[in-house]
Amino acid sequence: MTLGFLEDKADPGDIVRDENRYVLALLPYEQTTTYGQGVGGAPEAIVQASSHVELFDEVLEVDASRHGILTVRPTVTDLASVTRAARKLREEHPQSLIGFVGGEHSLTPALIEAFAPPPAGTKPNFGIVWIDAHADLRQEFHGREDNHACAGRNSMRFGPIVQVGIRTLAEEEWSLLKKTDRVRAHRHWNKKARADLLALPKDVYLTIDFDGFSPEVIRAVGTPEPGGLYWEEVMDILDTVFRHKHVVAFDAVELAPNDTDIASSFTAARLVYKVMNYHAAYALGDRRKKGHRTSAPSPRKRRRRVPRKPKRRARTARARRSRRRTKARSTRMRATSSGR
Ligand SMILES: [Mn+2]
Repeated sequence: MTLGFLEDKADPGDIVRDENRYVLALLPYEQTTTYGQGVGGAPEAIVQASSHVELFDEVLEVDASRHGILTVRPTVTDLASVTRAARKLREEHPQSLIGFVGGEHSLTPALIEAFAPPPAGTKPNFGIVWIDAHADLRQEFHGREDNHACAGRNSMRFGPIVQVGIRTLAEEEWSLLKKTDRVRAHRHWNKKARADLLALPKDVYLTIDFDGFSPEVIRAVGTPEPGGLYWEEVMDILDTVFRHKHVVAFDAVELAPNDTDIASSFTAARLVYKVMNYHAAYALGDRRKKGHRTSAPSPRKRRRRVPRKPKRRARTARARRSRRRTKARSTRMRATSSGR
């Protein structure tokens, strides 16, 4: 028996509704993986793990599954058929948020093609949010231009990309990033990354490569990299994306599941459902704790306004020292220039 995402073995089909607000397409596509293999097994591993995921979201206080989640398994052979399958789903479920579970990252440009509007005027009308350890900006890799290492390069034509979690670059990618404004790659989720993300057009496509996470969070990936994003950071990225943008579709790719690491599959399933819950919270307005983040100054904040004396004294002393140093330096410089 094939179960759907979040479905309970004891009660199959219980989250499928007439109006499925969520459609999850499983795409076990694996053609060009280069290191750890097995991303083709990810969709079913994630579905299996998802039966243990709690339906209620304790942080957002929502339950996206109440809107119905339909799991589909389109037959695909190549990337052109992926685009066709995605277009068909889009037409069949115009009211739904459609998510895709890969499979390898080369799926992403083929999926974006089905959702990106034709470019209008000079201003981009569509953006891409990219969570990954790799920028995937190579022209070609292992002789193929449709390699997963080229997914970012192949997505650039659809709109500006903001990447977070990027912590390894080929020299070719590094120099492309230096000269283009089309892709902005960030190692960390910080103020700059957030500003770039907010500057994207309103409509965005969201792609999550599981290796964007720290291996402490998700270890079973095709191309692991040290460093990376923690769970709460990715939650904050999702919060920012769904609070400020309109997500047209999303994908989650590159999990390489194995039987000894059930935590990775479970975390991946949890993440896919989190995306739906963030959508339910903001796009569908299910959120109960409205504005709990933007509430009036908390007692904690007020306490912070009281200057901590020892620290302050240290700071002034440091400032005084540095002022003295600058003065000494400028005097020195004046001496040298007048000596000329
Ligand atoms: Mn990657």
